[in-house]
Amino acid sequence: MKRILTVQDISCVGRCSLTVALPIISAAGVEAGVLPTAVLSTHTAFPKFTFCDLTDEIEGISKTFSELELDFDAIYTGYLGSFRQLGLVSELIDRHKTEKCMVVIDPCMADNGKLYKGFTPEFAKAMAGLCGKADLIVPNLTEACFMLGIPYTEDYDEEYIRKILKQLTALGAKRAALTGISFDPSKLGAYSYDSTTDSYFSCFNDRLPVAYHGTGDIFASATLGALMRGHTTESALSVAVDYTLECIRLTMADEDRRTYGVNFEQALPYYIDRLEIKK
Ligand code: PXL
Repeated sequence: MKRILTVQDISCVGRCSLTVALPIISAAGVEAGVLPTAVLSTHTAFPKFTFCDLTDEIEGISKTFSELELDFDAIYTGYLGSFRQLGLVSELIDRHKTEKCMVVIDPCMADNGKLYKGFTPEFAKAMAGLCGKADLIVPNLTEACFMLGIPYTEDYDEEYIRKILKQLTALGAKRAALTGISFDPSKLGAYSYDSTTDSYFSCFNDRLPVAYHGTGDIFASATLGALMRGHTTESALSVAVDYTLECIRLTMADEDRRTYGVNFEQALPYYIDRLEIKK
């Protein structure tokens, strides 16, 4: 059985980061070790939240894992809240990275052309430095533009997306997948570039007329689970696109919506079945 380590915050309510990564990766049949970087009452898009910083714990936990010779098949990082955390997570990757350990970085910090609360363009540049250590990065277009220091636009074509992907891998990541890409108003998906083979890949599914918070975290977690289950990057991205859509579909159909994020729990049976189909 594979074991991964995921490094991100716990937002107690709101279905994002660890409350999404842990169940999805477990459902994939992969042991999910967690390193919580902070505990928040909810994610930062709520009007009010508490924030308990756990940065001081990162180094001790990581060093203790090494002393115990605990190894990981993947390290997956999500929302990281400060420059200091970026530095410590970079050291953690150096400490635990082995030949068999895949590094997946989701540079969670922005969406729809805007940085989340508390982030700056300088932070995005520092995140770009961390992304240089990854085997795969999964930014949305906003995060990609902030990391590259270029203006965000929704008016793009395939040539532009390919150019951005090449620039992202030039940061050092072997593969980059842009999420939330659409060339046709009725379709939404991911577009990737593998610099080791100089090849592009894209996968799309239906676009529903809604936007929910936390779908990027679901997408990244589902991709990681599929990679650990032996899917190629391309196949894992297809699984993640289809599973994310299924989550959105079920959320839309939930008449008595009293929750935040998407109903990813109800779509887990779909994900588990889909993991058996390798494309
Ligand atoms: O979904 C990304 C995310 C994760 N963690 C925290 C957040 C956000 C997005 O707003 O605020 C704390």
